[in-house]
Amino acid sequence: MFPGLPTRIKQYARDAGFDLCGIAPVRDFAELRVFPAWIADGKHGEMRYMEARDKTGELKRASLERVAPWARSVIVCAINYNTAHPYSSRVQTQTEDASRGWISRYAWSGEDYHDAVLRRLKQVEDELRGLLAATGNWQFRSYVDTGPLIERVYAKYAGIGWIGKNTCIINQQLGSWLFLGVILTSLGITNNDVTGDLPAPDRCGTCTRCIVACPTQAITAAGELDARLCISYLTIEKRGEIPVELREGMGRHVFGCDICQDVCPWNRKAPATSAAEFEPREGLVNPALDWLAEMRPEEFREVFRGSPIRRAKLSGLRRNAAMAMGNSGDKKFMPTLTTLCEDPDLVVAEYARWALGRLELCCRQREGLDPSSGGL
Ligand code: B12
Ligand code: SF4
Ligand code: SF4
Repeated sequence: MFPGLPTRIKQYARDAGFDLCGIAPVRDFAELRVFPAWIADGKHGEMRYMEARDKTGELKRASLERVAPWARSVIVCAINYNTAHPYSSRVQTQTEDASRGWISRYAWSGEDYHDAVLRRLKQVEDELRGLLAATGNWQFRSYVDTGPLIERVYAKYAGIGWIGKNTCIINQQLGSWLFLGVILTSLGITNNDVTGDLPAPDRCGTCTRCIVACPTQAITAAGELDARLCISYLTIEKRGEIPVELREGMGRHVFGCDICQDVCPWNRKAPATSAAEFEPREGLVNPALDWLAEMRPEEFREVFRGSPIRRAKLSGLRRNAAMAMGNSGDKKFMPTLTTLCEDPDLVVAEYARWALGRLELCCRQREGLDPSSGGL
C-alpha cells in the first residue's frame, strides 16, 4: 500500500535512538498458544495482570486479533541497554566481595526503561502520524510491557531475534541485553522490502548453559520459565513470603537476576549502548548490602527517584537485602541482622531472623563445628 514505508519506519526508529526495528503481522502465532496453559498451571505466580481476560473470558494477552481487532501490524523496536560493566552476579568468579549484592543490569540505569523506551516510541509514532496524515485515519498505540500482547513473540516474527532457551530475545549481533517496545497499528505493513530471514533462525543449538546455571531451576523446558521459581520474580514482584527452599538459591540478588543471560555465549561480545540514560547510577553496581537493608524512606525516595527499583518498594528491597546478607557467609553482618530482627517492618524482621540463622549455621560449618551440637 505504501511502498518504502517499512524502510521509512526503520529510519524513524534509528533517529529515535533504537538499535533494531522490525514489523510483524498480527497473527495467531503458535507460541501464543502456549500462554493459556502457562497461566492455567499458575506459572505466572501472583502477577494477576497476566490473567486479564476479555468479555468472552479469553486471556487478553493470548490474542491481539480479539482484543485489538483494528490492529493489523506490530512495529517492534529494540534498544541495547548493555553498559561496559562486569556481570552483576559474576557467576564464574564467586570470590568477589561477599558483602555486596547483585542488582540486575537493566535496573542500574538513571531512568526507568519504561519511560526511556516509551519516549522513543512516541517519537516514531509522531513521525508516522505526520507522514500519513493526509492518507487516512490510521491508528497507533505504543506500549512498553503494558500492552495486551506477549512482546517477545512479536519481536521474533519482526526479525529482532530468536527466543532463546532462557526465554529472552537474542539478536545475533547485539545479544540479549535489549529492551523491547511495540507500536500497534491499523496499517497493514510487512517487512517485505527488507532482506533477511524472518523470523530470525534459532541459534541456541545444543547449548543448555542457561538451564544449567539457573540457581532455582526456573527454566523448566527450552523456552519455558516458571516465574514462581525465578529470582527476578521473587525479588521484584513477589510480596511477603518467599518459599524457604528457594531462599538459599537466591544468593545475593537484591533486585532482578541476570544469570541466564550472563552465561549466554551470545552476550560474550555484546556491544555497549550509546544511550546515556542507561549508564549506572552511583552505588548500584554491586551495592553494599547493609546500606540497602538499613535504608530509610527518605533515602529510598532520593536514591531511586525515577528508577525501576521503586517497584520492589522499600520493604521488598530491605527484605531482599536481609536475605542476601544471610547468604553472604560474611560474619560482619551479624550485628546488623540482630538489630533488624526487631525492625518495625515485620517482613524485614522475619527475613532478618532467617538470615541470622543461616549465617550462624554457615559460620559454624566453616569453623568445622557440627551445627547440631549447639556449641559455638
Ligand atoms: C511478566 C514478565 C516477566 C516475568 C516472567 C518472565 C517470563 N519469562 O515469562 C519475570 C518477572 C520473571 C520477568 C523477568 C525478566 N524480564 Co520480563 N517481562 C515480563 C512481561 C511483562 C510479560 C512476559 C510474558 O508475557 N510472559 C509469559 C510467557 C509465557 O511468555 P514468554 O516468556 O515471553 O514466553 C513465550 C516464548 O518463550 C514461547 N514459549 C514458551 N514456552 C515455549 C516452549 C516451546 C517449546 C516453544 C517453542 C516456545 C515457547 O511462547 C511464550 C508465549 O506463549 C514482558 C513484557 C511483555 N509485555 O511481553 C517483560 C519482558 C519479557 N521482560 C524483560 C526483561 C528484560 C526481563 C529480565 C531480564 C529482567 C531481570 N534482569 O530481572 C528478566 C529475564 C528473566 C527471563 N529469563 O525471562 C524484557 C525481555 C527483553 C528480551 N531481550 O527478551 C521484556 C520484553 C520487557 C521489555 N519491554 O523489554 N519478566
Ligand atoms: S533470571 Fe535468574 S532465576 Fe530467572 S530463569 Fe534466569 S537464571 Fe533463573
Ligand atoms: S545460554 Fe545457550 S541455550 Fe541459553 S539462551 Fe543462550 S545460547 Fe540459548
